[in-house]
Amino acid sequence: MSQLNILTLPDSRLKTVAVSITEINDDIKQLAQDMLETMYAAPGIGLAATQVDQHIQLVVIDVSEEKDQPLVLINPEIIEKEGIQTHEEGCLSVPGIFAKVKRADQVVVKYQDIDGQHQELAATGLLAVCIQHELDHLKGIVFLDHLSLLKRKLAMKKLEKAEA
Ligand code: K2U
Ligand code: ZN
Repeated sequence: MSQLNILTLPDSRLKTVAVSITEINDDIKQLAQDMLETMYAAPGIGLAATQVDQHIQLVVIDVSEEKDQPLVLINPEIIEKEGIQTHEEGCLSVPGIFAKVKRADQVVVKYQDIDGQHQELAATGLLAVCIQHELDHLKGIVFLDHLSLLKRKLAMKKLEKAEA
């Protein structure tokens, strides 16, 4: 297992749209394990392959208190959305910046698991937020993209100042 480098804004590779995975081979399984190790070490509760410069439809998530309930979502797709919730979000690719983001309160996501089995998962609360946040990454979207232009500009200024 190894820890991977996480891309940070303003790296334009974070805007890349990920392609679907056609074969869940040993390389994909190793990448998922390395992403979990990287996520736990960050620490974070989610990580998309886009963030480690692998532009394929793969995310890992673990919102459990004990950090013992890892989820590996391959070719994930949200098939149902309901309600609205506002949650303070951060992002491992946007260090030090936090902002409130409106998202669906409940989602149903279909995906393949690491064994290639087709699954459906109904999620609410923080897990629903995390799923939407990670699936945004696979579309080249970061949470700042949901903010007003003014708030996004202020956040980018703060980020550039911190990274200077
Ligand atoms: O994509 C990422 O960078 C992972 C995020 C996922 C996330 C952001 C906001 C809300 C829910 C999930 C990181 O986990 S940000 C760090 C973090 C850590 C603990 C709790 C919330 C956010
Ligand atoms: Zn993120």
